[in-house]
Amino acid sequence: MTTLPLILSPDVQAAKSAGKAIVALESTIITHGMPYPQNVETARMVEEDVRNAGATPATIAVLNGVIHVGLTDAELEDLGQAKNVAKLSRADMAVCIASGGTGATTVAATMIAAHLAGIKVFATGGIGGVHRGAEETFDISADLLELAQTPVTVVAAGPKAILDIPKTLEILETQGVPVISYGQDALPAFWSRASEYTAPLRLDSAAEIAKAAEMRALMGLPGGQLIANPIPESDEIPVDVITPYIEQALAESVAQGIAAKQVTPFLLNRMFELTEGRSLTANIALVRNNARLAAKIAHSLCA
Ligand code: PSU
Ligand code: MN
Repeated sequence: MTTLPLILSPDVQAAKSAGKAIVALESTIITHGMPYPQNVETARMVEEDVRNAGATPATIAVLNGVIHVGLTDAELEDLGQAKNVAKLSRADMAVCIASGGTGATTVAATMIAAHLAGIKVFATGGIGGVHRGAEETFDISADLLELAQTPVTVVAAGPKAILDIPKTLEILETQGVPVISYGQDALPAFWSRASEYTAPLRLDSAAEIAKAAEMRALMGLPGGQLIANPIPESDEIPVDVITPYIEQALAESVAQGIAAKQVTPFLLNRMFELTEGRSLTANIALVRNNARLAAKIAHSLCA
Protein backbone atom coordinates (compact mmCIF):
# COMPACT_ATOMS: atom_id res chain seq x y z
CA MET A 1 0.00 0.00 0.00
CA THR A 2 1.39 3.39 -0.90
CA THR A 3 1.41 6.03 1.80
CA LEU A 4 0.16 9.58 1.38
CA PRO A 5 2.96 11.85 0.11
CA LEU A 6 2.55 14.72 2.57
CA ILE A 7 5.47 16.80 3.83
CA LEU A 8 5.32 19.37 6.59
CA SER A 9 8.05 22.00 6.52
CA PRO A 10 10.34 22.00 9.59
CA ASP A 11 8.63 25.19 10.88
CA VAL A 12 5.15 23.74 10.52
CA GLN A 13 6.19 20.42 12.04
CA ALA A 14 7.74 22.21 15.03
CA ALA A 15 4.64 24.37 15.55
CA LYS A 16 2.42 21.33 15.32
CA SER A 17 4.47 19.30 17.81
CA ALA A 18 4.41 22.24 20.25
CA GLY A 19 0.64 22.72 19.80
CA LYS A 20 1.17 26.26 18.52
CA ALA A 21 -1.01 28.34 16.22
CA ILE A 22 -0.72 27.58 12.48
CA VAL A 23 -2.45 29.33 9.57
CA ALA A 24 -2.78 27.56 6.22
CA LEU A 25 -2.40 29.67 3.05
CA GLU A 26 -3.31 28.71 -0.51
CA SER A 27 -1.22 28.80 -3.68
CA THR A 28 -3.75 29.32 -6.50
CA ILE A 29 -3.86 32.97 -5.50
CA ILE A 30 -0.12 33.00 -6.32
CA THR A 31 -0.26 31.14 -9.65
CA HIS A 32 -3.67 32.19 -10.99
CA GLY A 33 -4.82 35.15 -8.91
CA MET A 34 -2.05 37.74 -9.18
CA PRO A 35 0.65 38.68 -11.70
CA TYR A 36 4.37 38.14 -11.10
CA PRO A 37 6.18 39.60 -9.15
CA GLN A 38 3.39 40.95 -6.92
CA ASN A 39 2.15 37.37 -6.40
CA VAL A 40 5.41 36.25 -4.76
CA GLU A 41 5.84 39.52 -2.86
CA THR A 42 2.32 39.15 -1.50
CA ALA A 43 2.85 35.52 -0.53
CA ARG A 44 5.95 36.55 1.43
CA MET A 45 4.22 39.50 3.11
CA VAL A 46 1.24 37.38 4.10
CA GLU A 47 3.54 34.78 5.66
CA GLU A 48 5.28 37.60 7.53
CA ASP A 49 1.92 38.97 8.72
CA VAL A 50 1.09 35.56 10.16
CA ARG A 51 4.49 35.36 11.88
CA ASN A 52 4.16 38.90 13.27
CA ALA A 53 0.85 37.81 14.76
CA GLY A 54 2.68 34.99 16.55
CA ALA A 55 1.50 32.09 14.38
CA THR A 56 3.25 29.86 11.84
CA PRO A 57 2.27 30.20 8.16
CA ALA A 58 1.80 27.04 6.10
CA THR A 59 1.52 27.80 2.39
CA ILE A 60 0.25 24.70 0.62
CA ALA A 61 0.93 23.33 -2.88
CA VAL A 62 1.48 20.02 -4.66
CA LEU A 63 5.08 19.81 -5.93
CA ASN A 64 6.19 16.83 -8.02
CA GLY A 65 3.50 14.58 -6.61
CA VAL A 66 3.94 15.58 -2.96
CA ILE A 67 1.60 17.72 -0.86
CA HIS A 68 3.79 20.37 0.73
CA VAL A 69 2.46 22.09 3.85
CA GLY A 70 4.84 25.00 4.28
CA LEU A 71 6.97 26.10 1.32
CA THR A 72 10.56 27.33 1.22
CA ASP A 73 11.24 30.76 -0.20
CA ALA A 74 12.72 29.18 -3.36
CA GLU A 75 9.61 27.02 -3.81
CA LEU A 76 7.40 30.12 -3.49
CA GLU A 77 9.48 31.95 -6.07
CA ASP A 78 9.41 28.99 -8.51
CA LEU A 79 5.63 28.65 -8.22
CA GLY A 80 5.18 32.38 -8.70
CA GLN A 81 7.19 32.36 -11.93
CA ALA A 82 5.97 29.03 -13.31
CA LYS A 83 3.67 28.99 -16.32
CA ASN A 84 0.90 26.45 -16.84
CA VAL A 85 0.79 25.19 -13.26
CA ALA A 86 -2.37 23.14 -12.67
CA LYS A 87 -5.15 24.73 -10.61
CA LEU A 88 -6.14 21.96 -8.23
CA SER A 89 -9.46 21.41 -6.57
CA ARG A 90 -11.05 18.34 -4.91
CA ALA A 91 -11.68 16.67 -8.29
CA ASP A 92 -8.12 16.68 -9.62
CA MET A 93 -5.84 16.75 -6.59
CA ALA A 94 -5.38 12.97 -6.22
CA VAL A 95 -4.73 12.51 -9.95
CA CYS A 96 -2.05 15.20 -9.84
CA ILE A 97 -0.36 13.63 -6.82
CA ALA A 98 -0.57 10.10 -8.22
CA SER A 99 1.02 11.16 -11.51
CA GLY A 100 3.82 13.11 -9.85
CA GLY A 101 2.52 16.46 -11.02
CA THR A 102 2.76 19.99 -9.68
CA GLY A 103 -0.26 22.12 -8.94
CA ALA A 104 -1.47 25.10 -6.98
CA THR A 105 -4.21 24.50 -4.45
CA THR A 106 -7.52 26.39 -4.55
CA VAL A 107 -9.56 27.02 -1.42
CA ALA A 108 -11.11 23.54 -1.69
CA ALA A 109 -7.79 21.74 -2.19
CA THR A 110 -6.04 23.81 0.49
CA MET A 111 -8.78 22.91 2.99
CA ILE A 112 -8.28 19.22 2.18
CA ALA A 113 -4.51 19.44 2.67
CA ALA A 114 -4.80 21.59 5.80
CA HIS A 115 -7.16 19.06 7.35
CA LEU A 116 -4.80 16.18 6.48
CA ALA A 117 -2.03 18.12 8.24
CA GLY A 118 -4.21 18.87 11.29
CA ILE A 119 -4.51 22.62 10.60
CA LYS A 120 -7.82 24.21 11.51
CA VAL A 121 -7.57 27.78 10.17
CA PHE A 122 -6.89 29.04 6.66
CA ALA A 123 -6.65 32.56 5.22
CA THR A 124 -7.27 33.52 1.60
CA GLY A 125 -8.58 36.45 -0.44
CA GLY A 126 -12.07 35.55 -1.57
CA ILE A 127 -13.69 32.15 -1.91
CA GLY A 128 -15.07 30.82 -5.16
CA GLY A 129 -18.87 30.67 -5.37
CA VAL A 130 -21.82 30.62 -7.73
CA HIS A 131 -20.91 32.43 -10.94
CA ARG A 132 -23.35 34.84 -12.53
CA GLY A 133 -25.28 32.97 -15.21
CA ALA A 134 -24.91 29.69 -13.27
CA GLU A 135 -28.53 28.90 -14.13
CA GLU A 136 -27.16 28.30 -17.67
CA THR A 137 -23.56 27.22 -17.04
CA PHE A 138 -23.94 25.36 -13.72
CA ASP A 139 -20.60 26.96 -12.75
CA ILE A 140 -20.52 26.64 -8.97
CA SER A 141 -17.15 26.53 -7.24
CA ALA A 142 -16.18 23.34 -5.44
CA ASP A 143 -15.07 25.66 -2.61
CA LEU A 144 -18.67 25.80 -1.40
CA LEU A 145 -19.10 22.04 -1.11
CA GLU A 146 -15.72 21.73 0.57
CA LEU A 147 -16.81 24.17 3.26
CA ALA A 148 -19.75 21.84 3.85
CA GLN A 149 -17.59 18.79 4.55
CA THR A 150 -14.08 19.71 5.71
CA PRO A 151 -13.61 21.14 9.22
CA VAL A 152 -11.47 24.19 8.51
CA THR A 153 -12.32 27.81 9.36
CA VAL A 154 -11.72 29.83 6.19
CA VAL A 155 -11.09 33.56 6.57
CA ALA A 156 -11.91 35.44 3.34
CA ALA A 157 -13.13 38.91 2.41
CA GLY A 158 -16.46 37.40 1.38
CA PRO A 159 -17.27 35.79 -1.95
CA LYS A 160 -15.49 37.54 -4.83
CA ALA A 161 -17.65 40.40 -6.13
CA ILE A 162 -17.53 38.94 -9.66
CA LEU A 163 -19.88 36.20 -8.39
CA ASP A 164 -23.62 35.97 -7.86
CA ILE A 165 -23.62 36.74 -4.13
CA PRO A 166 -27.25 35.87 -3.26
CA LYS A 167 -27.01 32.51 -5.05
CA THR A 168 -23.70 31.85 -3.30
CA LEU A 169 -25.37 32.51 0.07
CA GLU A 170 -28.25 30.21 -0.84
CA ILE A 171 -25.93 27.30 -1.65
CA LEU A 172 -23.95 27.85 1.55
CA GLU A 173 -27.16 27.85 3.57
CA THR A 174 -28.42 24.67 1.87
CA GLN A 175 -25.07 23.02 2.55
CA GLY A 176 -25.15 24.02 6.22
CA VAL A 177 -22.14 26.31 6.09
CA PRO A 178 -22.09 29.15 8.65
CA VAL A 179 -21.33 32.43 6.89
CA ILE A 180 -20.11 34.75 9.62
CA SER A 181 -19.43 38.42 9.01
CA TYR A 182 -16.69 39.75 11.25
CA GLY A 183 -17.53 42.91 13.17
CA GLN A 184 -20.38 44.16 10.96
CA ASP A 185 -23.84 43.13 9.77
CA ALA A 186 -23.25 43.53 6.05
CA LEU A 187 -21.64 40.75 4.08
CA PRO A 188 -18.32 42.07 2.75
CA ALA A 189 -17.83 41.99 -1.04
CA PHE A 190 -14.11 41.35 -1.53
CA TRP A 191 -12.78 44.69 -2.91
CA SER A 192 -15.54 46.59 -1.05
CA ARG A 193 -16.28 46.55 2.68
CA ALA A 194 -19.97 45.94 2.30
CA SER A 195 -22.25 44.28 -0.24
CA GLU A 196 -25.94 45.13 -0.27
CA TYR A 197 -26.62 41.84 1.56
CA THR A 198 -26.75 41.21 5.29
CA ALA A 199 -24.60 38.30 6.39
CA PRO A 200 -26.51 35.34 7.85
CA LEU A 201 -24.38 35.47 11.03
CA ARG A 202 -22.12 37.95 12.77
CA LEU A 203 -19.37 37.57 15.37
CA ASP A 204 -17.15 40.31 16.77
CA SER A 205 -14.09 38.51 18.11
CA ALA A 206 -11.60 35.81 17.15
CA ALA A 207 -12.36 34.00 20.42
CA GLU A 208 -16.05 33.68 19.53
CA ILE A 209 -15.18 32.40 16.06
CA ALA A 210 -12.88 29.76 17.57
CA LYS A 211 -15.57 28.75 20.06
CA ALA A 212 -18.11 28.33 17.25
CA ALA A 213 -15.71 26.01 15.41
CA GLU A 214 -15.20 23.96 18.58
CA MET A 215 -18.96 23.74 19.12
CA ARG A 216 -19.45 22.44 15.59
CA ALA A 217 -16.90 19.72 16.25
CA LEU A 218 -18.50 18.83 19.61
CA MET A 219 -21.85 18.48 17.87
CA GLY A 220 -20.33 16.15 15.31
CA LEU A 221 -21.31 18.41 12.45
CA PRO A 222 -19.02 18.04 9.44
CA GLY A 223 -17.69 21.04 7.58
CA GLY A 224 -16.04 24.35 8.30
CA GLN A 225 -17.06 27.95 8.65
CA LEU A 226 -16.70 30.89 6.30
CA ILE A 227 -15.53 34.03 8.03
CA ALA A 228 -16.20 37.12 5.91
CA ASN A 229 -13.72 39.76 7.02
CA PRO A 230 -14.22 43.24 5.50
CA ILE A 231 -11.27 44.83 3.70
CA PRO A 232 -9.82 47.75 5.74
CA GLU A 233 -11.58 51.04 4.95
CA SER A 234 -8.43 52.74 3.67
CA ASP A 235 -7.91 50.00 1.07
CA GLU A 236 -11.43 49.39 -0.21
CA ILE A 237 -12.78 50.21 -3.65
CA PRO A 238 -16.36 51.43 -3.13
CA VAL A 239 -19.12 49.39 -4.81
CA ASP A 240 -20.15 52.19 -7.19
CA VAL A 241 -16.55 52.53 -8.41
CA ILE A 242 -15.87 48.83 -8.92
CA THR A 243 -19.27 47.76 -10.34
CA PRO A 244 -18.85 49.10 -13.91
CA TYR A 245 -15.50 47.30 -14.20
CA ILE A 246 -17.03 44.04 -12.96
CA GLU A 247 -19.83 44.37 -15.53
CA GLN A 248 -17.32 44.96 -18.31
CA ALA A 249 -15.04 42.07 -17.33
CA LEU A 250 -18.05 39.75 -17.08
CA ALA A 251 -19.38 40.82 -20.50
CA GLU A 252 -15.98 40.16 -22.05
CA SER A 253 -15.71 36.71 -20.47
CA VAL A 254 -19.11 35.77 -21.92
CA ALA A 255 -18.26 37.21 -25.36
CA GLN A 256 -14.98 35.29 -25.42
CA GLY A 257 -16.55 32.03 -24.24
CA ILE A 258 -14.36 31.77 -21.14
CA ALA A 259 -15.47 28.74 -19.11
CA ALA A 260 -14.69 26.38 -16.23
CA LYS A 261 -11.40 26.90 -14.39
CA GLN A 262 -10.43 29.85 -16.58
CA VAL A 263 -13.32 32.06 -15.49
CA THR A 264 -11.97 33.33 -12.17
CA PRO A 265 -8.36 33.94 -13.35
CA PHE A 266 -9.66 35.69 -16.50
CA LEU A 267 -11.93 37.99 -14.50
CA LEU A 268 -9.29 38.83 -11.87
CA ASN A 269 -6.78 39.66 -14.59
CA ARG A 270 -9.25 41.83 -16.51
CA MET A 271 -10.15 43.65 -13.28
CA PHE A 272 -6.45 44.34 -12.73
CA GLU A 273 -6.16 45.81 -16.24
CA LEU A 274 -9.41 47.77 -16.16
CA THR A 275 -8.74 49.30 -12.73
CA GLU A 276 -5.11 50.00 -13.67
CA GLY A 277 -3.82 47.93 -10.81
CA ARG A 278 -6.17 49.20 -8.13
CA SER A 279 -7.98 45.85 -7.79
CA LEU A 280 -4.63 44.16 -7.11
CA THR A 281 -3.63 46.69 -4.44
CA ALA A 282 -6.96 46.08 -2.71
CA ASN A 283 -6.62 42.30 -3.13
CA ILE A 284 -3.20 42.35 -1.47
CA ALA A 285 -4.50 44.45 1.44
CA LEU A 286 -7.48 42.19 2.05
CA VAL A 287 -5.45 38.98 2.03
CA ARG A 288 -3.06 40.45 4.59
CA ASN A 289 -5.98 41.56 6.73
CA ASN A 290 -7.43 38.04 6.55
CA ALA A 291 -4.09 36.50 7.52
CA ARG A 292 -3.96 38.65 10.67
CA LEU A 293 -7.48 37.64 11.74
CA ALA A 294 -6.78 33.98 10.94
CA ALA A 295 -3.71 34.09 13.20
CA LYS A 296 -5.85 35.40 16.08
CA ILE A 297 -8.42 32.65 15.54
CA ALA A 298 -5.64 30.04 15.43
CA HIS A 299 -4.36 31.40 18.76
CA SER A 300 -7.81 31.20 20.32
CA LEU A 301 -8.12 27.59 19.16
CA CYS A 302 -4.86 26.75 20.97
CA ALA A 303 -5.85 28.51 24.20
N1 PSU B 1 -8.74 34.61 -3.54
C1 PSU B 1 -8.09 35.59 -4.23
N2 PSU B 1 -7.64 35.27 -5.48
C2 PSU B 1 -7.81 34.02 -6.03
C3 PSU B 1 -8.49 33.01 -5.29
C4 PSU B 1 -8.93 33.36 -4.05
O1 PSU B 1 -7.93 36.72 -3.74
O2 PSU B 1 -7.37 33.78 -7.16
C5 PSU B 1 -8.69 31.63 -5.91
C6 PSU B 1 -8.91 30.56 -4.84
O3 PSU B 1 -7.96 29.54 -5.04
C7 PSU B 1 -10.31 30.04 -5.10
C8 PSU B 1 -10.40 30.18 -6.58
O4 PSU B 1 -10.49 28.71 -4.63
O5 PSU B 1 -9.85 31.50 -6.76
C9 PSU B 1 -11.81 30.02 -7.09
O6 PSU B 1 -11.77 29.40 -8.34
P1 PSU B 1 -13.10 28.82 -9.01
O7 PSU B 1 -14.03 29.99 -9.10
O8 PSU B 1 -12.64 28.32 -10.38
O9 PSU B 1 -13.59 27.72 -8.14
MN1 MN C 1 -15.96 27.06 -11.67
